[in-house]
Amino acid sequence: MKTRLETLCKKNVADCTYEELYRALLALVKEESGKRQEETKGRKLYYISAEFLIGKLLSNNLINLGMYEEVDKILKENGKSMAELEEAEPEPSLGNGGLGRLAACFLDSLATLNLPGDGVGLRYHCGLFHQNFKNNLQNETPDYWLNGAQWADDGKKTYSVSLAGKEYEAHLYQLDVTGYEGRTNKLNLFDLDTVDESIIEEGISFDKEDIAKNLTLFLYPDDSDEAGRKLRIYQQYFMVSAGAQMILEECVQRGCTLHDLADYAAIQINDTHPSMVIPELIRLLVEKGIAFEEAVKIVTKTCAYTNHTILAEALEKWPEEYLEEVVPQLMPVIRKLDKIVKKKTKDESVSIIDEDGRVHMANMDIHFTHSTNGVAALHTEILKDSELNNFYKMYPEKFNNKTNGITFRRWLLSCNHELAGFIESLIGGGFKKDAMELRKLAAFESDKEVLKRLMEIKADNKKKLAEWIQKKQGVSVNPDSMFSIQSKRLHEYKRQQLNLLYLIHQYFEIKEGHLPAAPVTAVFGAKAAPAYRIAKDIIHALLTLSEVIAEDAEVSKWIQVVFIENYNVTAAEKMIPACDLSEQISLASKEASGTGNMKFMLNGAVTLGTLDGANVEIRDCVGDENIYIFGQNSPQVIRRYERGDYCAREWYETDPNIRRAVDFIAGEQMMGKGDKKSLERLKNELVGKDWFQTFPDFSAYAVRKNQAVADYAVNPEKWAKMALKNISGAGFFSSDRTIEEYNKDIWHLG
Ligand code: 26Q
Repeated sequence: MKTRLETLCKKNVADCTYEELYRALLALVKEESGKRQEETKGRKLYYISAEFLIGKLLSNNLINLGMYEEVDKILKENGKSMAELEEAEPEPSLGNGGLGRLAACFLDSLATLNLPGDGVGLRYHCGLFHQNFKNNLQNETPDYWLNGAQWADDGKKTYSVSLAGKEYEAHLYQLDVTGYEGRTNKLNLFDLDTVDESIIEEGISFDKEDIAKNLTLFLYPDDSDEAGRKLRIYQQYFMVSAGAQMILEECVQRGCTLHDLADYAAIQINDTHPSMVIPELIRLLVEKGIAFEEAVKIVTKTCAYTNHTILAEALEKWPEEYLEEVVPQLMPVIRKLDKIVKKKTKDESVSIIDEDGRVHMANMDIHFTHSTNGVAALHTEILKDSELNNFYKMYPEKFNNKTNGITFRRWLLSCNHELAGFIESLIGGGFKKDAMELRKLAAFESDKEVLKRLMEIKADNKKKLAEWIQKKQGVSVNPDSMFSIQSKRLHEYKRQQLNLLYLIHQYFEIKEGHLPAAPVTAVFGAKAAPAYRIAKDIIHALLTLSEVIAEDAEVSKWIQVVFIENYNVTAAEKMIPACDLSEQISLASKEASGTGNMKFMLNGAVTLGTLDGANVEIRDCVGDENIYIFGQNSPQVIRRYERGDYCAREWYETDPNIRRAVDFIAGEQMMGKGDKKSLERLKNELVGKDWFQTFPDFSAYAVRKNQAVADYAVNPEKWAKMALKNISGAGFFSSDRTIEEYNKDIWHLG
């Protein structure tokens, strides 16, 4: 390998820059992964998604191809390090969060399980914005990740897509998806050659009108921003039309007559963002001579839909006029589908087009695919019982659950080498392909030496994270403190503001001499959608609080608040292995699943969480004694919403701790440092609305969290045992398991 590297670089490894090594390794990996491409027989999966949050690929690919150890050795022998080499690779931020990262984990598992399954998506030039903080406020700038050497190659194919009556060429780019000791699949990303980065003005603003120049410029943040919503329809149709054409072409090449499309292709629709693939496929099949009714049947048999959200406001509904303008060719199909539904039932709630002329994408998905799944047991039950109950009554057989999972290659082997190596020394390497083997670790729960080593590894990872934070943000943190971490997109339902209230509460407690059992470093990582005002206010409050505390000698001995700038996959890979306490504190019933919760437990953190999403299943896997659960459960929350009698102000007026913490947000110290308007707005939002019910859960949260801090400080052995139990119970959350279930129940690949 060394010789191959040196031939590529035309010099000794020791004399190469990291950039040169990165380029050479990129070439070597591509050569290797190319050898593992396999001919597809039978049914092949196309996972269509507006997001693939793949993260950096070099280390991961080296691990999957069995080249990591050798490269690591060569680097070390030549005075180089893998960590610095990793810095040379830009991170493709082609996703917002969970949904996009899930798609990336699924691709890894498909290839690892030797299943034929490709991704279909968009090649955004800037991906999600880059976040930086100035005056304790979030600023957004473009992330030009496409500069430099690329994993994606020119697929040398284009497909013509008609947008608002004009033709555009969708240009295919393809990158190899390597499996762990498995086959190589493809991620197909479409782009438009005429996109022009020079139209970006201040921050991330740009001319929304000029489609030829802006179509794939940015990934849309998950907000409800009106501006640019039309552009999102353009993006979605561009993706699905090119994707549908590519799928049909591939199937025909493999011998498909199109009547038997479902024997050649399974299409998984990742939330409603790619839903237009349904009418588009029908349109294309009809164009090729298939009768409308048959086309509908074929497409229904081929496609399946995954729902990732319970929040009604996040379900996509497009005004008919928008669709009429952007994709007039689809409207006759959508209207016909709507008629079929209206003929079947009088129930207006399941219509595709409602009385206000809005097209409900999720409704179209459920009627015209053969499978609708939720992403965690509780989530699926809520869909069946309430949100989608009318659909469930119509099609009970279509509904199924597929609890999310994560790839252990990236989220253990790659991000936590020390822990992975230690686990292997205890139970062998079988867990890398059969995650349930992690159960064997439970045998060591009383082994003092093992527990000690486990905590040493955690301490090492905390030290590394502290160094990284120091280098990146110039902030020094105490690696001997307890690290509590909440990292995920910023959203009110995820309740970063509950954590904020707790930290303020602790501030007062310390001032009053009630000292915590251990010093705590509260680490946050989160981007807020640029137009989501309250989310940005929460960031601002946390950053301001961080300063207030840092300048207070009495309090800063005990609490430190650190907000990691530009949270992304790379940051997550450094934060997760260093976490003691994993904060999963969404309002019960609101978080569909969560996947960060799984990554943290796998790396030996203990969860502090509500009975929401997959937290419920995490508790089932580790037992009540190895997780800190608090707060209202989902039926209680749902009932409170139904009664409609939640009054935040009453809680504020009757609970002195809540009042004290909330008042502090817009009190003297915070206002002295922060933006008055923003802080006041946040306070008013909480007192006047608190839509996600932080107050009713506040005291239970504080009590449970203090209990966790005390256990950590007073009984380290108990803590280590809990950590071990979390790792040993994480096997169920491997995305290999999830993919096997999708394949068995929905796809039937190969
Ligand atoms: C919609 C319309 C217009 C613009 C943007 C959007 C949009 C974009 C992204 C809506 C939603 C998203 C992303 C959603 C998401 O990440 N959901 C998460 O999916 C995870 C994987 O299933 C779950 O674990 C999380 O619970 C869920 O929040």
